[in-house]
Amino acid sequence: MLEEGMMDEQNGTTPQVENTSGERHKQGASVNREVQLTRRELLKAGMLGTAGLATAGGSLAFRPQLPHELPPGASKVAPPRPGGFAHGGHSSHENMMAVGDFQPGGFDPTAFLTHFDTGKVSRLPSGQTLREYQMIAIDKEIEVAPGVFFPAWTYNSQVPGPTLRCTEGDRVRVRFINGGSHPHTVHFHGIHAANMDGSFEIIQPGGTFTYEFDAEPFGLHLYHCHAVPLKRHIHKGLYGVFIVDPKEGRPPAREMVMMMNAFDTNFDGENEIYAVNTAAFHYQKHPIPIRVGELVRVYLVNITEFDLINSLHLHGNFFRLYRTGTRLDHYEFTDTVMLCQGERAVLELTYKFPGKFLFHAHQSEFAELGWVGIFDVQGAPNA
Ligand SMILES: [Cu+2]
Repeated sequence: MLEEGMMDEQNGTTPQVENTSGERHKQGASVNREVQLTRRELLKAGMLGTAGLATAGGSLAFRPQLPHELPPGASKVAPPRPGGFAHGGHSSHENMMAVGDFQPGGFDPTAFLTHFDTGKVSRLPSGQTLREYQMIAIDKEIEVAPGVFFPAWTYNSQVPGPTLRCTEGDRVRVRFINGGSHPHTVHFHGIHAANMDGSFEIIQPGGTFTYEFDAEPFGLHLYHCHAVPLKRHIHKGLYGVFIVDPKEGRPPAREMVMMMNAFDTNFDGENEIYAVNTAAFHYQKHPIPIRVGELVRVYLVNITEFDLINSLHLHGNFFRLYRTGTRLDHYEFTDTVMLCQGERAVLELTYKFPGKFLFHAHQSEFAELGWVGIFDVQGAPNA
């Protein structure tokens, strides 16, 4: 008889199971000393301790998994280590919680937030601006919550891939190298020729392809792999933000990119970890400093696989919502936006009061599984 929280150490077999993605995973002895996660268990447990809407900075107990509740092939929380989960042993009354910090695969979500890759810039004989980028698909394991690892497929070793930025009318040239283990492409949203769409020209491992098109329309777009099965190639991490600025620009602002994403860490077809920019709870642990009265522009994109929608809700404020960012004069004034997968919106906001303000998915479940952050608004209140 196994007690709650114990792994099945009597089971010495290591059966292989095939998940819905067609991947085979070992189960059994190799993970006996690891605790496996399912989404519902994370929720029941209050998950990662440092998180939780009502417990910012606090710690919640984690109820370890009942062995019979584990799906085949589930993976994986690393054994205890500094910065990871702390095991509580055999009793559900002992704690398991997230402590410390992490950077997913060396990726720094704070740096990513405000990093825009404008490419190598030159001018064509016609006078048109040419921007050249290089994208390399690489398999890489990343850490998406303390001690929770995910075998990602990446563009340029990071999830999301780099935020590519240009101006409407620029010639965009993207050299793609498939350094990964599976066939991939880069499919850009936008207006371009059929053979530049990254849908049919599947690039085999070791292969290369150059995408070239004129950037239009201006707005907030994205790119992602379009090899099949599509949901697998996207949820593994092959996506990024593609910003096409209007020729006249947008008003000066503190700009940042938020890609709402999630990770199915046990390949059961539902996500266990949610975030903006990959690292669960990152902007709660590392609040984003802004100033009272300052114009803030958020480029918000939803790439979340498996869930029909995702959302952002802002505390203590409202924002101007420019859907897809393709109009400068039409906006909605709201404090919550819901986006389907692939949808995106430009948000403009200015804080009247200083202090710490949450932003998070308004699906409470997503927030409790990692999609929550804080704006740290500094300065005196605006009169
Ligand atoms: Cu792919």
